[in-house]
This record gives sequence, structure tokens and C-alpha cells, in this order.
Amino acid sequence: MKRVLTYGTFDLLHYGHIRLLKRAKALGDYLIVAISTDEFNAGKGKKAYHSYETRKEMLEAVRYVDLVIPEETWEQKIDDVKKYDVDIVVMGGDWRGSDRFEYLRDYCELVYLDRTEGVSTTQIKEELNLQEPPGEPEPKKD
Ligand code: C2G
Repeated sequence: MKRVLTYGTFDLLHYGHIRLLKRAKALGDYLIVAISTDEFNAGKGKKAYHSYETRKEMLEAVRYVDLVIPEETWEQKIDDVKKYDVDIVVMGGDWRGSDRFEYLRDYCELVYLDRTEGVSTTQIKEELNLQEPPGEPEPKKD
């Protein structure tokens, strides 16, 4: 039983996330996803659209995901690898070579997967913000 672990915020779940999860699961038999809590995100200067509970609920509905746990600190990863008997930590390529992950090579395999181009939570938020809110169009100013 090969156990895989990945970390992320997974806000406004999109096909880039799904493809990451699908490929991560394909590397083993059991996939654990540690999602950033709202408090941890605040520490990253990020505010997710969906709460931790909602993001957890959505990930638990993804067929590739076997367990969702909270990511509360940068420092918990070694404990996670030991506690869940993890063989491989997987992250998207934007983390390739990062000090936040490279030290894990002493504890497990570390795999970076290419990001899916053309989609990101930030881009979705920006594009949605550009749309007129539904309802009455703005009165024409003469
Ligand atoms: N991802 C991807 N392709 C995209 C967008 C995201 O492959 N188009 C991957 C990211 O590389 C990451 C995962 O999906 O591995 C989750 O992305 P985010 O929710 O943006 O995660 P991030 O903010 O990078 O948080 O401790 C690490 C952090 O929690 C990672």
C-alpha cells in the first residue's frame, strides 16, 4: 500500500486541482490531502473564498482523495509523513526546489508534477470580478 500526501488550499476547486489529485493518486494506492486551514491561509496572506470546512467537503467528494487533514503550520510535514506512513509527497511544479519541501527527501520520496496551464483560483476570481453583478443594469449616466 503506497501512500501519497499533498498540500494545498484547493479554493474554488478547478480542473487544475483535479488533474493534480488524479496524477498524485496514480503514484500510489492511497491519497491524503492536507488543506490549509483558514488561519494558516491568513498567515500566508491568503483568504480563500470557501471556508476550510467547505473546501474539505468538496475534496472529500473527489474520487481520487482518500483522506483530508488540516494543514495548520509549515512545520507539520515531517510529523504528517511519519503519522500517516507516507511514501511520497507530491506537489505542483510551482513548488519545485522549494525549501518548504526539499528537506522532506530525508523522510520520503518527493515528486513535483507540472501545473495545468490556463487555470488558477486567482484567475477565476479576477475574471468573475470583471462581470457586471446580475440584476438591474447600471442606469445610464447622461
Ligand atoms: N495546481 C496545479 N495546476 C493549477 C493550479 C494548482 O497543478 N493550474 C496545483 C498546485 O501546484 C498545488 C495544488 O494544485 O500543488 C493546490 O494548489 P493551491 O491550492 O494553489 O495550493 P498552494 O496555495 O500552492 O498551497 O504548504 C503548501 C501550501 O499549502 C500549498
